[in-house]
Amino acid sequence: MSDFFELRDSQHLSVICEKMKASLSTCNRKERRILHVDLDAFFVSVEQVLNPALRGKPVVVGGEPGARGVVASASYEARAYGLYAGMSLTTAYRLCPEAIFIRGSFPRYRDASARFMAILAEFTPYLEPVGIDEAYLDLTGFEPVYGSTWGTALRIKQRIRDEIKITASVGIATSKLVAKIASDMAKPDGLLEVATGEERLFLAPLPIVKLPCVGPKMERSLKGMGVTTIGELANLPVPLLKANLGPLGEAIHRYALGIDERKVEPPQAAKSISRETTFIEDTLDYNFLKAILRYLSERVGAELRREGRKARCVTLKLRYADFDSITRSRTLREATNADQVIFGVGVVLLEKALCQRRQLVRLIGIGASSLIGEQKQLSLLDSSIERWERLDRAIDRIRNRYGFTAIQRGQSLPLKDIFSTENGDYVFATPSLSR
Ligand code: DCP
Ligand code: CA
Repeated sequence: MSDFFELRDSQHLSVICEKMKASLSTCNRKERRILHVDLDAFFVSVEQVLNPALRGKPVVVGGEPGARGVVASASYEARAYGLYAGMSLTTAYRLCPEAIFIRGSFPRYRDASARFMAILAEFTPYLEPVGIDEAYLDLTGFEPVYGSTWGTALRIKQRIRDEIKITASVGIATSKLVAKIASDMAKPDGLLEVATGEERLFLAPLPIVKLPCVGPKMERSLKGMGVTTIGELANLPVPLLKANLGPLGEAIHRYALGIDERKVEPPQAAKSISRETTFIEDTLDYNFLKAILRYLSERVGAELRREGRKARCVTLKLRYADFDSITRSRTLREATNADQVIFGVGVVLLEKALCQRRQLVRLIGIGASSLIGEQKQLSLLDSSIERWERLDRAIDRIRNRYGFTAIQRGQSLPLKDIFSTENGDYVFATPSLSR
């Protein structure tokens, strides 16, 4: 046990990892020990920490019952009424009017997520975060030094409970596929280990939709072949699956046998950064669209600067009232992370798109791609762009401290009269943009 906490020391960690690498190279692939850790009812659990009166009750995070959105997270008590993530709030209210509906606050979830990932990173550098509240860890070869993987999983659960005050479920197996299915079956607050060699047996009784590449279309095709469980799928001949499902047939058969060689990969730098929002009401109000575009451009610019990157391509996205979506891109002469440049290009693309098609807009987004590191930039920049970039950095510092609305710039000023604020930030229908 005491050995374990030595992992907090980064110098020691690198020595230990060298040892792990040595034992990994002599280790049979089949003996991998992969963990999938997933926080239970994440958004709801964070709200319950802040307000313990919500514990043990049907709670929904996503919005007020009359709102246009969907359920983002439902407590297990709410799930007993048939509520699930993605269900419209109206249906959720109809099924369970006594549920407590909360709009939620994304910065709180982002903060809890960062603390969760930091705990996991103390256990292994072979860590792959997936989304906001789940991650894979590869603990292959750790047993001789740190004891059983089961014991390590219990310590991980305990640390999360002690430090973040919420519960996590963990699956342990030889692959990502089986570990994820195991954590899902263990929910809530569970731990399930699938022994090496038992993967096929474990999966056999489960419905095919548990496999990652089986969506509604694939499910229909497989059901058409008389297959409803993973065991039945595993028993089918591969040529038959290939003939019916194409090349995916072979991959899906391997999954059904519990074979999945995907590695736990530490995250790569993002290839693009974008922000978008859906409106409460569809609109064609040009000044409003421009104000939102300014706000979204500032969010993209701030993220680029936070990551120390610049972009050479700017893309505007629009979704019209009929759900038809378009994207329009422009490549820049010089890479930049200046809000003004991102917004300037976005506005030109917006004007053009609105001229070509005058229809109510449901969603607007702006993205930056073809990213490079800031230091790679040659200093050919126009001095006005350099000035903008310096100004942006000064504004970032103030906003990080006092919130977005502490400083507002010309074109986004109309937002002041449209959106309410909370702790110095606008409250958007898209919770992740409420700051
Ligand atoms: N989320 C969301 N919209 C969705 C699904 C999820 O905003 N359609 C958010 C809210 C969830 C979080 O992501 O709390 C994590 O998603 P999960 O699918 O892991 O769901 P939960 O953590 O809420 O529940 P579970 O206990 O099933 O993991
Ligand atoms: Ca979760």
